Amino acid sequence: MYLRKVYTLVFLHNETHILLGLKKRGFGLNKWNGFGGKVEQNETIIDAAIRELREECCVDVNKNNLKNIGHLEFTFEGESLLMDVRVFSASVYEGVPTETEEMSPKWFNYEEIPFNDMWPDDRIWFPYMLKSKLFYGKFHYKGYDTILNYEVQELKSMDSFYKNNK
Ligand code: 6OG
Repeated sequence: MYLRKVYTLVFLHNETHILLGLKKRGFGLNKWNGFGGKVEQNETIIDAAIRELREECCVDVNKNNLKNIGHLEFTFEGESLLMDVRVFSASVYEGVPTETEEMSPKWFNYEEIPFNDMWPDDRIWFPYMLKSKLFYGKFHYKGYDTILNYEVQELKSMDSFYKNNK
């Protein structure tokens, strides 16, 4: 049995670029990623996504402009934690992405995503996100560099996914 913890992961984008942040501390140090973190008790997933985006890059997004585009699950050999990561995208937001103690933000052209300096799973599921497809992905790691096995698929709708995976 795994201990499931819910996390958020938010990507801002426009027609040509996506915003990534270089993680300056903690889990995923020195990797480019979206913005997010643990959902706290007494907080909705959407509220956590909004809070983490604000804390990590000083950008405000309205909940109506956050779109749930994917669901990721990560497990690690020998560990009981299951990271349940809810992925969101937004193209409407307020503020200018600004460096914080946790993240250094930078816009990347869709053709120039720095996969060599990102989590190895990103290479596998980013193509879905970049083609505006909804997705589910499940990855089992050995350490933090090696994916032992994985599964990824396109989803028709997030609602029906969550209805069937309660
Ligand atoms: P904090 O510990 O900073 O939240 N996250 C991952 N993201 C990707 N792309 N791949 C992974 O592969 C990940 N594992 C975790 C979820 C951690 C943040 O990092 C994401 C959260 O947004 C293993 O609070």
